[in-house]
Amino acid sequence: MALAALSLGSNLGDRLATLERARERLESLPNTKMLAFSSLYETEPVGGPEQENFLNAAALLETSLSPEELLEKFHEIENDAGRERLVHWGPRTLDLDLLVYGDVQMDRETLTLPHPRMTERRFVLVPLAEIAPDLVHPSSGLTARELLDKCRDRSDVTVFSK
Ligand code: PH2
Ligand code: MG
Ligand code: MG
Repeated sequence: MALAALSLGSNLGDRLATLERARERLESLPNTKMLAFSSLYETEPVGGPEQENFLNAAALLETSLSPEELLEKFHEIENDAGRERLVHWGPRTLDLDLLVYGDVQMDRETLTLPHPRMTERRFVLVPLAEIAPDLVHPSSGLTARELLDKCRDRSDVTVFSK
């Protein structure tokens, strides 16, 4: 079993319904237990074209699925939420990003672990530090709480609902 952390985001369509559905789908993944799911946060878009605010959240899973198997499941859930891949970093109904998988460090075309931009994004670190402040980021050795304290991103992240 491995501990996996992921980030969820939505800024297109019914964001709340989409994230609630994603949560249910994640809870019913095979060989996986959801240990925690964060509050939902209203966040200012970072990077990409001018676009609407996101709702972001984070979840912590205990799973015996491999990182590749998890990624495949995430893509299915994204596609079922009507995800279209039109604009790089553009608006999306649902984005599920694997942040950390145990102490795995890998760099492949399809998957980089830990997620290469997670340390620079408050919309990732605020929800993650809420549910897993002591989770260790394998490449820096810092915890989620320490990464958030060091993060220089000042974009708006406010609680939307607990
Ligand atoms: N995702 C992006 C680009 N920018 N900004 C916010 N606030 N939240 C996101 O989830 C997000 C983003 C690309 O995946
Ligand atoms: Mg993303
Ligand atoms: Mg993604």
